[in-house]
Amino acid sequence: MCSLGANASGLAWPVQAVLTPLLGAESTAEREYWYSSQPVRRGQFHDICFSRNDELLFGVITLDEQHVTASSGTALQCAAEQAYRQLFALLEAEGCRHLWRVWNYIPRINAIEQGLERYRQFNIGRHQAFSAFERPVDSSPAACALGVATGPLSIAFLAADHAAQGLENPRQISAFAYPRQYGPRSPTFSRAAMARQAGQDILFISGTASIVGHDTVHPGDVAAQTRETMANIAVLVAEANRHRPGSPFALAQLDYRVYIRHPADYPLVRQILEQQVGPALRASYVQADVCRDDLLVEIEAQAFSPD
Ligand code: 3EB
Repeated sequence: MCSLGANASGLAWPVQAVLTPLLGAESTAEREYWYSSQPVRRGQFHDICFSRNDELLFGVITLDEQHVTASSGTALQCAAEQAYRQLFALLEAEGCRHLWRVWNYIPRINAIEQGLERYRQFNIGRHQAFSAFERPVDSSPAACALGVATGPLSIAFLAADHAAQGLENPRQISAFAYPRQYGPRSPTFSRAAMARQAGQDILFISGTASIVGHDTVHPGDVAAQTRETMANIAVLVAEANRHRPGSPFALAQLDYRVYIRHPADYPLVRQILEQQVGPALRASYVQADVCRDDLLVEIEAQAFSPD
């Protein structure tokens, strides 16, 4: 899956293919590239393709749950645990221990199988790997977790030799402290992370939804969910600005990725975002399933500080 050409050493670039429809785009595909001004080295570690420079490591792992042998728990739970075990083992081997940002794409995320929603199965496996590697869940990376129709479990990650500052949202209970009603094991992500890199701050806003406290608010109302989500993002940007002395991040500076459950909601979601952010809005829109079946939209964002 992570083959987009190979170099003389035979190693592919790490590429995460997110196979889900773009909404309102003229093109059929969009690509996001991460460039390094320093030389990079490519590597392969079990099922992970990665590329790294002296400070940063970007990797992609795809695991087909059909090919995973589950000794206990479901196949997806085991695939999630194996993926995260490989990821943490690689980070230790490469001396890039600090996970900044993870992108999780899970096939059929809301399907209930063997009595448990697949997102909750994923959470059990992910949590087990965090425990096995003694990774405290309250210093989790920024992340997103979205559902795609088909394909393997796909996880991309950015890690570094130094830590990012994790940020939480005072309007929300931290995801790693969600009560048990959302599944036997909590998700392991922070609401945002800010990292210093080459004299700049990079801000990663995790997948953000219409959640206040731990409750979904405005079920069935995509417009209100979009406004609530943007209110949560505005609070996270304010939290980030509280932690840095330089010129503040502004909503209009961020690059947004907007995941919409029902394609028909796209025009309305876009209109609300344009109202909230202004004409400078930069956003891509894709269809994806969100990890609670009552959530209709999830928005993530990232930005480099201007200084
Ligand atoms: C939420 O706030 C919405 O499981 O890694 C957002 C970002 C969500 C990351 C994850 C889940 C994850 O709970 C869902």
